[in-house]
Amino acid sequence: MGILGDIKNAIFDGEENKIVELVKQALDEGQTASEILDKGLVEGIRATGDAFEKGEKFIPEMLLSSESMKRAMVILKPLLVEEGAGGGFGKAVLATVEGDVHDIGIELVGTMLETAGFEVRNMGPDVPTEDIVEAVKEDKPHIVGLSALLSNTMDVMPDVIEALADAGLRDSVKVMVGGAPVKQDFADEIGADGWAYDAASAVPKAKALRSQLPD
Ligand code: B1M
Repeated sequence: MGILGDIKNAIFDGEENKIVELVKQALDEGQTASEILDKGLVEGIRATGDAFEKGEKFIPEMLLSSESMKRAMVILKPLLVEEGAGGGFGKAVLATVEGDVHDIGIELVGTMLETAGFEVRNMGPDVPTEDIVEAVKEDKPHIVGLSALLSNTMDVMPDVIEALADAGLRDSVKVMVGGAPVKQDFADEIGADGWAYDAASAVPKAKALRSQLPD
């Protein structure tokens, strides 16, 4: 099966003590950080979600899988940033919207944007709308990136866009949305400026949006 399959299984089985060792082994064997991320970790967490949906896994097991993923990311994040080009692209404020505790996806988006040269403030999960508005006032980012993993929390996204408009900040930022249930048509419907399917495609999208703003 190979080391990437072992990593996928270790995430699926929530083996938080074994994962670090496996990731180091994969790096020693010459796998790149992105290969380990895409073909090991992300595959493993996706399989976990599928098993949860079928009733084969429960919340405590999903937590172990996500904890394992986070431990692996501690090793991979600096390497992913190193793999990327870098280069002063602009600022991004990222958050998973209020009521939603899923933060692995937005972490990955943040890592990829940093890799591409954005200065990133990742506010983490379950962020109240007013805190996002405050962060935009303080940081004056070019991009506001919102994530939602639940079909009910995606409905918070238009509230954030409206709150930015009410605060007079809407024209100074580009709002990008994403997360498993969020699609392009939803992004269009709520007046977001962009949508990306995954962390890799978030980079060209954020760059394109950034280029639409003055320096
Ligand atoms: Co939750 N959960 N969960 N969960 N969980 C899902 C999302 C679910 C699809 C599982 C399932 O049923 N198959 C389901 C949602 C169904 C729905 O509403 N459509 C679900 C549910 C129901 C729940 C609870 C309600 C369960 C319960 O309590 N009964 C509960 C909700 C709690 C809450 O938020 N209020 C809950 C809780 C949890 C845990 C806490 C146990 C844990 C989260 C731990 C953590 O994040 N710290 C958890 C996990 C781990 C998952 C799954 C298994 C994995 C999520 C993940 O990390 N994926 C997930 C099933 C799944 O995704 N298949 C599931 C890996 C990550 C790399 O992908 O987050 O999609 P993703 O991010 C991608 C893209 O979406 C995109 O790029 C990322 C990287 O490529 N992307 C963006 C994300 N944000 C973006 C922003 C962008 C652009 C792209 O621009 C800004």
